[in-house]
Amino acid sequence: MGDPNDTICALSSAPGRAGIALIRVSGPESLSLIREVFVTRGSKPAPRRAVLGTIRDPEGGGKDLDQVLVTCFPAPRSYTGEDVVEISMHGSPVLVSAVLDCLCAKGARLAEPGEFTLRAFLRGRMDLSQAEAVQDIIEAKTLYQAQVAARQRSGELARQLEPVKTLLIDIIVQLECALEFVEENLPLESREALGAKLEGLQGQLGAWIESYRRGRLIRDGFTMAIVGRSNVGKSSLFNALLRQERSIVSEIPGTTRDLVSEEMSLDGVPVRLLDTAGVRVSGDRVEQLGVDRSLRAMAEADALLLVLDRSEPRAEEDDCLKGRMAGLPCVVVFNKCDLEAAWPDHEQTSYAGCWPSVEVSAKTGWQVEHLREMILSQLFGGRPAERDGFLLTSLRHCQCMENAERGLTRASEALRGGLSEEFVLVGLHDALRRLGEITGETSVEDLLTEIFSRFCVGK
Ligand SMILES: Nc1nc2c(ncn2[C@@H]2O[C@H](COP(=O)(O)OP(=O)(O)OP(=O)(O)O)[C@@H](O)[C@H]2O)c(=O)[nH]1
Ligand SMILES: [Mg+2]
Repeated sequence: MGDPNDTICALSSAPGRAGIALIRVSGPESLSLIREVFVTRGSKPAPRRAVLGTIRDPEGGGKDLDQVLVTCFPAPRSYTGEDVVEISMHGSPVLVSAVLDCLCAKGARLAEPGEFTLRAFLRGRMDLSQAEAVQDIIEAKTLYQAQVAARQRSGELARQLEPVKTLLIDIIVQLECALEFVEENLPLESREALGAKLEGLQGQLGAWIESYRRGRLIRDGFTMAIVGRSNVGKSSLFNALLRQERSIVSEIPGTTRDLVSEEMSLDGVPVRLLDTAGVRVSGDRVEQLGVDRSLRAMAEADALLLVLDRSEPRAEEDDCLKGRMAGLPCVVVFNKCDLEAAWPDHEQTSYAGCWPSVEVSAKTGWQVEHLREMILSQLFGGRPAERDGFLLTSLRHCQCMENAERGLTRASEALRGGLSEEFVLVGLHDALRRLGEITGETSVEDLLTEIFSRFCVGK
């Protein structure tokens, strides 16, 4: 990243032609710089008030570039915590680059990706987890994802962490005092009480780490492959779930030859749904290549829908497929339930085993809604929106928590093993530092470049 004391500028709205474009300028020179290039007939720009005027290029013979609205946000009440100016102008790429050139000629430089938000973090306008959430909000593909990210942007993670850190600091202080001021070691009762407190903290961190399993799926979405032998109705189910005729359906076995992929939202969770070639041994080379792809997709997917044709007796391929799926999250779908059943009820139950199963008709749409709910409950233990409370959605946060939990475990073991306070304190300080890394309280410079380089320019 460039010098954090420069004045930076960038197009903050999406590039390309649009009704309006927004240029943002931030840094110590932004207000004086705008005075040089912005001409208004009426009032001068007042804090947080949009003023109509013209951007005039003083270098280019004083020619008018565009009629614009300028809003000034003097420090510290701005996005970055510095003096910020926002220029709303006509969304013409040619004019936008002319205005940016004009600002740069006056001493600003083009911002690097994420630099505005990095400054907001460095100037204490937001903690690190809030800054990361800004990008998550922008990248959200569903409203639910955006809502989860907005909660983090509002500082939810820091609020959740606060009592845990307070308790940890409290324990550290007790042990430090025992070390400093008491001749003897900590009495046994206190050790037991501290041990119980540590266990409580470990439990809390463990629950958050576990929540990442669901949080990750909400933030990044998941891939779900529809698998089964040929002609059982995989493509019909794929279309029914998508509510569009995306995949070719026909009564000829071996219709789907390649993977067909489509994005959909399940209760706000983005899902990449895959239709696969029916698994069977085929003399057709192309079909066999498709089957190989199906098997690979099965191994790589986060979840599976195993489709069976309930109107036909169980086949060898059904069992062969099931054998490959052990341990994977799966819902077993008995399809073609509008036709007479060829499977006895008890066989359906025993076949599904520990996986949840559902009877549907992809052709008529019967029970397809129920299948959607089952997929969510299989992956989230319920609809994500009802259950979540608080979720960890970032791998970085989860790793910090895991490191903190390891520190606590070391401290607990030292405490139970009767070791001196110093040994317990090492683990506790480490845990506190790791928790601090989540919100950026401790030294995190090495993390910054990585986090902010993923931002888009203008944010
Ligand atoms: N009666 C009935 N027919 C169905 C149902 N689902 C699919 N079919 C029919 O079964 C045949 C095969 O359907 P597809 O969806 O192409 O099956 P597939 O599993 O994708 O087949 P491959 O791509 O060849 O592996 C078609 O004639 C469908 O109309 C259902 O629920 N009920
Ligand atoms: Mg198909």
